[in-house]
Amino acid sequence: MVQINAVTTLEVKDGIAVIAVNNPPVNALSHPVREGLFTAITQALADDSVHGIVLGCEGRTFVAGADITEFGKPFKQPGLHEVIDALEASPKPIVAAIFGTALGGGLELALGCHFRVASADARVGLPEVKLGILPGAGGTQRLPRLVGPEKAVAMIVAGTPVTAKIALADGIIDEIVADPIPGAVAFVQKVLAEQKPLVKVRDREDKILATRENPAAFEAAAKAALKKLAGVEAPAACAQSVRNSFSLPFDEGMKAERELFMQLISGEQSLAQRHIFFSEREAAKVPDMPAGVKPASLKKAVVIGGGTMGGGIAMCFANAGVPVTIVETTDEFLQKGLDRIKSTYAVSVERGALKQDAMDKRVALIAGTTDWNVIADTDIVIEAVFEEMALKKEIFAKLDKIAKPGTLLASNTSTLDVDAIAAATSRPGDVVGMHFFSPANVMKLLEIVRGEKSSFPSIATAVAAGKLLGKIPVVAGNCDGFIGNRMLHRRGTECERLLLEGAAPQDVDAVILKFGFPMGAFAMGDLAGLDVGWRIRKHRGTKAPVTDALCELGRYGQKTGKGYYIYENGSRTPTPDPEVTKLAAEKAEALGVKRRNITEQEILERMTYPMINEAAKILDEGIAVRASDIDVVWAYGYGWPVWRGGPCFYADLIGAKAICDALEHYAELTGDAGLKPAKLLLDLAASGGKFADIGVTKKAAA
Ligand code: 3H9
Repeated sequence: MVQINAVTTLEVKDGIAVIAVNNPPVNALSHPVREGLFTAITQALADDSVHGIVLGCEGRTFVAGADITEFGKPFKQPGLHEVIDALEASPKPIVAAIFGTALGGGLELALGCHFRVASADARVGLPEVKLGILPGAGGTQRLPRLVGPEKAVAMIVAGTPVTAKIALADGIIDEIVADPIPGAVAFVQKVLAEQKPLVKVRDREDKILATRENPAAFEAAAKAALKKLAGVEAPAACAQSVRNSFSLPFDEGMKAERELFMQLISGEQSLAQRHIFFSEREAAKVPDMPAGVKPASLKKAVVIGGGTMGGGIAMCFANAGVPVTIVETTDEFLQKGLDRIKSTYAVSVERGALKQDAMDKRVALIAGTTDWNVIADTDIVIEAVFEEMALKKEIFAKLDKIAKPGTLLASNTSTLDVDAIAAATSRPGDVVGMHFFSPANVMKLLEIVRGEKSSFPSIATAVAAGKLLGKIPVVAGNCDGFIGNRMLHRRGTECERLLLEGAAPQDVDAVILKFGFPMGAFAMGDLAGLDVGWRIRKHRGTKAPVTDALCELGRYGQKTGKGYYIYENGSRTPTPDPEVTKLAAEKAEALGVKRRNITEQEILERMTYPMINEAAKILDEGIAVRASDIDVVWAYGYGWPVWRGGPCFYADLIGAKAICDALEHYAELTGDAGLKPAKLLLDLAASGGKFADIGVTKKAAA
């Protein structure tokens, strides 16, 4: 075997050259990999004893794409295009040996080969759109030539990989093999023995001819794929580039793809999406976690409470293949909870998102009981009952008596003091908060709340549990509302003020939707139920004049057909209600608030800057250890558009100085000193610093 360079080898055996990339963790196409591949291909082509070539990888996966860390840095030759051109021009058959995930540039590399084989559990796809770019090494031109432009546009705009089985059916791969490299060697030997013609993907026209004649089906597929993606640049560029695959000759399509790629990669949206990609992976890392701390293995789980939240959490465990038992107070509540789970799964089956046998397997993993003794034999308990401290304390005291030592005791609280909950036990080290977002079986975010006494193994186990359940875990400190809800509270206060000052719910929501959130703040309030906050305010002795008045009228939101909006005949679509504006005007008059026309810009600033200010406080207090963690929380828990990178990323684009100035102005306008810029924000403004520079805060690092 010849070591071509540190990350590439070449081995020639019985006339077949096997080129292997070994660049952990995911064999990304860094410059040394491209260089190694180019040299290895050149050598294999020049070697007369080589009749066929296999392109494979060591480690856990086939090439998972271009090296994203190289984006934005000076480009070094050879580029991926040169490597792919060298493969495609080969007069000797080349077979890609796929396993793990062949993604982005990895799949593009494989599409430059004459044939592709893959192991049964492999997945292939072009997920570049999720990074705000498009496949930039021929993916938008070659994939349509294999699967047809209609399928290609759906795959590339969604960026979702497909299984080997689908890839085979669609013609992306040629065979499923038991073992990738030996399977690819056998395949290339067969090609040689049968003298199969070596057709370059670029020369294939059979799958694009019909679309070239009549692009109607393509246009319909593109329209469907782009639905609800207005304002996002990459998906539209992906669709345009796939369109070029049948409307332009190959080389011109490639040139246009390159131009679109260069435009997107230098834009703010891609920068934001790449920021979220890395931030998401960073968020689960706990800077002060001692080396060698291992998470406990989670073989059995218990969820206390079979309501909407508890049921959703139980589904997460079942979806991950972990047996889970729901503990309820009465058989009636239990049955209701289990029935709700079944009907939620049944909806997925009806929609075709889940197979019946998969549903049956998952349902079989969920048990229910009213007997607390089940807790004695579980690895993790997640309590998901009402947000009531006394109740939570009672439950944790009970858990403490029954659970075996080392069981992780987690509370799915969204605001309550995790330390106070932990203090109800004799083992506060085993207690953490695990704040799921509703619906728990769907939402990606999981805030892991680290109490004062939470042990490192407990935190590590909670993070591992989050990953096991397919969530994006972010570790947060313990405070009222943690990261997400604490910031959301700031937005809520401004919403209420804007109503009094003259904006209607629909004016505010229009700005939020235009910014890219999937839902407006008032529409979200109506969905969650206005009575929830009303109850909390009454308990705390605080007021929200307009919303309190709506609640007094029985307008709790969607569930009562009226809230900030009207929902007629069970509709979920908010209809503006002039009554709300009238009510707000009355309240404003009573309180002496002068109503005026509020600009879109002011609405946007007041919907974002107070939250950014709170983010600065959260960082300063060490509640979040990195600014990027806050961005992940907002992107995955609250619908902040990923292509806008999260509140801290957004703040860096605007600049701390401009935000401080605006906050000073709003503090004066509203008389709320709480809106004055936080110390950390003022420091950033004075130094010209950025949130992005804030890694680990003083407190967390201490
Ligand atoms: C592209 O290909 C452009 C081309 O079309 C055109 C070029 C001209 N680069 O996710 P994990 C790191 S764009 C650099 O935890 P998993 C990641 O940050 C690319 N680093 O593992 C992490 O680092 P750390 C298209 C990368 O097993 C570590 O690897 N491809 C890259 O849960 C482990 O990652 C994609 O978008 C990369 N491409 O999932 C695929 N990928 O340990 C992106 C990962 O320091 N990657 N890292 O935190 C993925 O989707 C997942 O990583 C994968 C593995 C499914 C592969």
